Amino acid sequence: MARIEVLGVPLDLGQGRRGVDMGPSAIRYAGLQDRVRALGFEVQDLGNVPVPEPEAKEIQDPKLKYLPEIERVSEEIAARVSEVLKRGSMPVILGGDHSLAIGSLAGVALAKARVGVIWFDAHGDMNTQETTPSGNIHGMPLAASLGIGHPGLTRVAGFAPKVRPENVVLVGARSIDEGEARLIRESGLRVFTMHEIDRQGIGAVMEEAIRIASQGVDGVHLSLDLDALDPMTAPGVGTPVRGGITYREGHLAMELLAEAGVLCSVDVVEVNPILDVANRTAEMAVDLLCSALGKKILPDS
Ligand code: NNH
Ligand code: MN
Ligand code: MN
Ligand code: MN
Repeated sequence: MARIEVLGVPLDLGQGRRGVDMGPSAIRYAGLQDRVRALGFEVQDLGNVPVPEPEAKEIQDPKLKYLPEIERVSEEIAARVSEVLKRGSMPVILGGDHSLAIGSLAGVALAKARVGVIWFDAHGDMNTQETTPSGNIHGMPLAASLGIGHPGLTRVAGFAPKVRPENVVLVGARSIDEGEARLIRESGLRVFTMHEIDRQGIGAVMEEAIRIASQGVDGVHLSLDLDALDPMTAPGVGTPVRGGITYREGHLAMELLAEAGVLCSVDVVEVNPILDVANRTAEMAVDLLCSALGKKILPDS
């Protein structure tokens, strides 16, 4: 029986709005453990990685806010995630802001020779200290994983890059900063913006995304930023952008991923229950995760 190990990362240092550190609790409260067990998985919750409070720290570099703290947390996440994979379990990392993906992908890359990435996001997350409009590190994790940006972020776990651009796909983008647009083009990763989703349909987009991410790899990491979804379905995020992935598109995307059978690890990030309507966004996160893990409307047996 397949085993899932859940790791919470109550990290809010990568962005400017408090509350996203409560994401792991909100996702657990939404019934994560029972829902995943009901799919037939063995589930173990490893608890949370310790994360400092922003009030107890000072920003040193306004272009890389809380860099030393995020580096330390990333190292810890990387070590924990690689242990989970080496035990033969699938890590599910609960955020927390998206800067945690620097650590989670580092952990996956420690355990696997070659990994592909499907990055669901309204944003590019391809900024560096030179291009960032905000100084928030949650706008940088995809760049960092590709080896682009500050060495404190790119060299987590002692090596870079974590992934090759030919195995990286960004899905759902609709808010890309000027400087990061250039980095996206130069890096050669594949982007399916909302325009491509509207034109081709989410089914065709996902088939191509899965093909690219899984070519020649030992597993595909799903990094699911809940702001990829339309704010009507996922209002509890710090940087909502209208015109996003619908409830149904989101589920079809996850179901196709499950069918492909390539997933090795998952991040569920940017859930902010303080900004939410009841706990709708965390519930959506659990729904999507269940679909990614193989939940079907009409089970086979
Ligand atoms: N691109 C903006 C920045 O770098 C916003 C990033 N916000 C996100 N990324 N939620 O997924 O500051
Ligand atoms: Mn906190
Ligand atoms: Mn993101
Ligand atoms: Mn985002």
